[in-house]
Amino acid sequence: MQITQDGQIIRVPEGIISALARNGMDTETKQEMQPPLHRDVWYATEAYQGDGDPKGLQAEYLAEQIARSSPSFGTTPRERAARWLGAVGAKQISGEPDEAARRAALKKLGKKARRARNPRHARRARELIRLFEESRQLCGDGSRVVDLDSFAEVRIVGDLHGGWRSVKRITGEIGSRGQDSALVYLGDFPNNGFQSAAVLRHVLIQHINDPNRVFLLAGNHETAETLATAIKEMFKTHWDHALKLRKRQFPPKRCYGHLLLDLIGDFGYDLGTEVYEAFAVWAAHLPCAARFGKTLMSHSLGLPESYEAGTLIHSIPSDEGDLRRLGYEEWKRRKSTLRAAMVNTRDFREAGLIDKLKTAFDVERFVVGHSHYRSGVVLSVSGSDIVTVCSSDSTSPDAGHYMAWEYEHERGRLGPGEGLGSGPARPVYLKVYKNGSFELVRVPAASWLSVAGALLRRCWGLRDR
Ligand SMILES: [Mn+2]
Repeated sequence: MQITQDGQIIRVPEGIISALARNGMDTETKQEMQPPLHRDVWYATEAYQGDGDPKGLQAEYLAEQIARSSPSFGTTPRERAARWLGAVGAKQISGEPDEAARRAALKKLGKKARRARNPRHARRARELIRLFEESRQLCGDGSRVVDLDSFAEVRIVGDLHGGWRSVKRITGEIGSRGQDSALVYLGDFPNNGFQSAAVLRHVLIQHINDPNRVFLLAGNHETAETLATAIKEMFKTHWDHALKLRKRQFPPKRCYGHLLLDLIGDFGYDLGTEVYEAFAVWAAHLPCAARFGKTLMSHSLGLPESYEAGTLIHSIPSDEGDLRRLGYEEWKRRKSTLRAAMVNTRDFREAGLIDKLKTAFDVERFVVGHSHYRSGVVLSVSGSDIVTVCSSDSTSPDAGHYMAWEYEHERGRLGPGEGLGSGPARPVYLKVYKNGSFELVRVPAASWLSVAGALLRRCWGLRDR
């Protein structure tokens, strides 16, 4: 079977088609599906093609979760996509081995479903939606480059990635600041780690309480992903990656946290996706860069392909429309807007890029997040310092379990190739002063005692907070 999307032919494997047919799907009318659904079906097939049992088990777990929390299949593309994913996942792996593991996953699922019906959790979801909305209103739609020249000092926090302990530790390290000190987050608040919602809640409250001194920038994880992409990220990209990198005898049951899947797990499908929608709207309104004297700070460094030398970049419109129309992968690939280029570029050696950025923003040095595996490195490119900052602690038990391995792997593989050196991956934050001088402050890693305690609590199924 073939379906088409944007003129491209997508092949759907026969196994998936027969599974859909067995589940009562009319596979002959697939040509009439809406384009977003085509994409979801495609990702679903991608996600479930793997033959590893853990992935199948995870797929079933999620499919059940979706099916149970949304028993009345609706008619919107999103609801139908959830039904498709449920059908594909459940059928694809029926009769797989390891019945005990399957039962354990279903038991866990029952626990999660009960929790989703708890009114206390519904209140937590509503609170998150309200916080996203309040913070979004404070961001405004106008200038996408924040001007920080009225401050004497700026403190910069890099990627946090769902690491709740990292946030707490870094907040403790930074302590209270004077009135003339700004706090800038370089984005990438959720995903990888297991406490995405808690991390977001923390920074949202900081922003709402002190909007004139706390600034949240967008990273490449501040984007709306479809459920299918989230599933693919979790079950394909990262699970495969974790298995490849695995050096331990026992693979982690869960190696990657994704905000959307966490929210569905916590609040059920309907409420979970509603919170994610509020996140997506908020994320699209975040500015993508801030300027402090001659220092530019952003998640990464890049320029849209259509950029013409000498063009001043100051008031940049939101690219929410682009992102939603194209989907995350295509949006990232095209880099047609400043934000898309700014948050997704990893290679700073591109001819003249740094020179162009210096002219466009009238700056001399740069501070970027994004590059976890060489946090705290100062590079010199085209006569400019580029400082990399990551603030999530890979040894923290609520960071993704395989992040530490990934650091090592990526550092060796990408570091030299990108010409960015191979500094150590360590959680840091950065102080920048008015005269341009800066100071990297290393954040102490989690102690062995706290790691062991948190792991034990997780084994016993106790919540960490
Ligand atoms: Mn990141």
